[in-house]
Amino acid sequence: MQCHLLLLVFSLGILVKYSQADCNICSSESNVACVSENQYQNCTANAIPTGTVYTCPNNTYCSAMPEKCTANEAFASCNDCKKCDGVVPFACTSPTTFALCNAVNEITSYEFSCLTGEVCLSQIGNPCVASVNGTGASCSYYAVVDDLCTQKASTGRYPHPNDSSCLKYVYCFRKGSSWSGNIWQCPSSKPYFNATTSSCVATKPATCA
Ligand SMILES: *[C@@H]1O[C@H](CO)[C@@H](O)[C@H](O)[C@H]1NC(C)=O
Ligand SMILES: *[C@@H]1O[C@H](CO)[C@@H](O)[C@H](O)[C@H]1NC(C)=O
Ligand SMILES: *[C@@H]1O[C@H](CO)[C@@H](O)[C@H](O)[C@H]1NC(C)=O
Ligand SMILES: *[C@@H]1O[C@H](CO)[C@@H](O)[C@H](O)[C@H]1NC(C)=O
Ligand SMILES: CC(=O)N[C@H]1CO[C@H](CO)[C@@H](O)[C@@H]1O
Repeated sequence: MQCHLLLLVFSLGILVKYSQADCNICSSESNVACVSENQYQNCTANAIPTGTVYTCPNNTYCSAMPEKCTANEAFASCNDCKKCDGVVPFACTSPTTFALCNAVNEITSYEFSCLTGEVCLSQIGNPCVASVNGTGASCSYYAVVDDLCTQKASTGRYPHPNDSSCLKYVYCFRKGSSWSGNIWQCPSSKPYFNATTSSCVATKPATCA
């Protein structure tokens, strides 16, 4: 009996440690950041998710655990987007927007934007927090890409619509009969995306956070 109780306490401890739904945040356990429910990126020494976006095997979720992808949904990260949980009175609807929740835990149409340089983070208290290098939002940056590229319908580089820090840009390309895209991070020598020239530059454009 006591042994079972200990096991339960131990399992709960693990659950709390790994089930924080961190999104776009580098995990010190795995050295990757979950960037959507089933995708992750490696992290730089500065703890910024960067480079290739890896997809977890089918029927697994990205997690902050050392094995990165898990079949156990309880350990899934990056699954707090567009969710009313009955505790936090709003839900993040994109990396930089949130909406109020109603009494039956549905997202209402009262939508608000965070200030420039902030990201939406599901937490008790303030929905918008200062973004450290474009990281930490509860919603995936990757969900917005296919929409953007369908709308642009042209190959090329575009500012990331939901990254006010200008560190990320979207490269759109044709994929069969539709449009798709990838998110790229500007290199650390030229960390900012200049929307006028569609290139990465060393000095921060005035319009960026
Ligand atoms: C990401 O990290 C893994 C494991 O350390 C490594 O094998 C892989 O080459 C890295 N990918 C990139 C794009 O750096
Ligand atoms: C994963 O699912 C996709 C879409 O259903 C399918 O095209 C792909 O072959 C699957 N991959 C594996 C390894 O089962
Ligand atoms: C943000 O990124 C820059 C450039 O990569 C880096 O120099 C800086 O230390 C980072 N800031 C934080 C708080 O991680
Ligand atoms: C982007 O680059 C152009 C050409 O170098 C420059 O004139 C412009 O000021 C830059 N844009 C911003 C917002 O800094
Ligand atoms: C998914 C999503 O809400 N994306 C938003 C990104 O930012 C643009 C422009 O700021 C919004 O129009 C999109 O709705």
